[in-house]
Amino acid sequence: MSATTPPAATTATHRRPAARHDWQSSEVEALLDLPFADLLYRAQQVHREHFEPNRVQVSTLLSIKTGKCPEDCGYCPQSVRYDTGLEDESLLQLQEVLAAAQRARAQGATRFCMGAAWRAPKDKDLQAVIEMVKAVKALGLETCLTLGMLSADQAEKLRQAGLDYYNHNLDTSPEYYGAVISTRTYRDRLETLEHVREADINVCCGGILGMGEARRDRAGLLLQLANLPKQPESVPINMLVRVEGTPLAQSQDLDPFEFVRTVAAARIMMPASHVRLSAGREHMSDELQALCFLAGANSIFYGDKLLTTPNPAADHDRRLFERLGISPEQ
Ligand code: SAM
Ligand code: DTB
Ligand code: SF4
Repeated sequence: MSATTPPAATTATHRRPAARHDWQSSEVEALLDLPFADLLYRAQQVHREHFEPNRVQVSTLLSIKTGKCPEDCGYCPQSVRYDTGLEDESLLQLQEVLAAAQRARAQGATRFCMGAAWRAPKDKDLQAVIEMVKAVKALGLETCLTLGMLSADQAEKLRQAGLDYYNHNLDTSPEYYGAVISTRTYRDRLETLEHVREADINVCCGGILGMGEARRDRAGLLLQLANLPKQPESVPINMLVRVEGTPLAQSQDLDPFEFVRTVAAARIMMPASHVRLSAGREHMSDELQALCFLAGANSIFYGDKLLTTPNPAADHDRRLFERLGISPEQ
């Protein structure tokens, strides 16, 4: 950074508007309806008031337990109900997880996110995962887990282990939710989020676009996220990765500008949250990703695999950052 441009976060402290928790559907829909340039302009303004505009946080994912999940999430290759040709894998050994975390750190990731295909962790499995969290933290990485539903007691155990973030998505609007998942309710998801919040663990919560939902559903998802008692620190916006064999494999393409609009509205409504351009980058052009950064996305998954599906190669992302003058958050 040049000496003449102090970080936006320092210069703007005194005029940062507080995050609102009283968004109305009509207001969110009006945001999404704005002319594209007006929406992006507003998102850029908010982004620059709260963040260093050319910094992006990078996290690496690892699936620590793959497949055979009893849930029926219509987008997910890991559900036992769909034949997706996925190779199942039971819980990884600590040493395998540590080796992957070391590789992620060497590539430049600052957060390591471990995901398991469970409806909810069993207490015995949780103990093994706690050992993973402690060991990954000892490498100097931030830790994130996504293990399904958590009880208050399990969330407290994870806090004591030093977990930094817990990811649990609302996925879509309450109205569209039933078309995607039947084995767990929206209320169940909100309860897990409450347990994570009460345990004082940072919340990572977002959703998936391109599942056949309407614009009002994208508005409905953002409304739920922004109106939580405390907004999530991290908001992953995933583009559906269509996996053959899942019920949503034949979903229609979402207009890419709709994706950018949703990122921009998320930035405006959750000004202090990291908005993560998450799954789906493998099928996005560099130009579309650049528009997402312009709209206020400031975090990505980095490394050539998400949980079970491909992500752009790390050297491609490094080159993209260079071309756009973006540096990874340290
Ligand atoms: N089993 C746990 C749960 O669902 O709570 C954690 C792992 S789950 C794979 C984490 C998140 O990944 C899901 O909530 C969903 O938002 C996202 N996801 C899964 N499959 C996806 C796909 N095909 N495309 C985009 N996002 C997906
Ligand atoms: C999130 O919102 N997206 C990530 C992370 N949280 C766990 C997962 C994306 C999974 C994409 C499909 C797969 O690779 O299995
Ligand atoms: Fe299971 Fe999570 Fe996949 Fe749903 S998203 S089927 S809970 S692994």
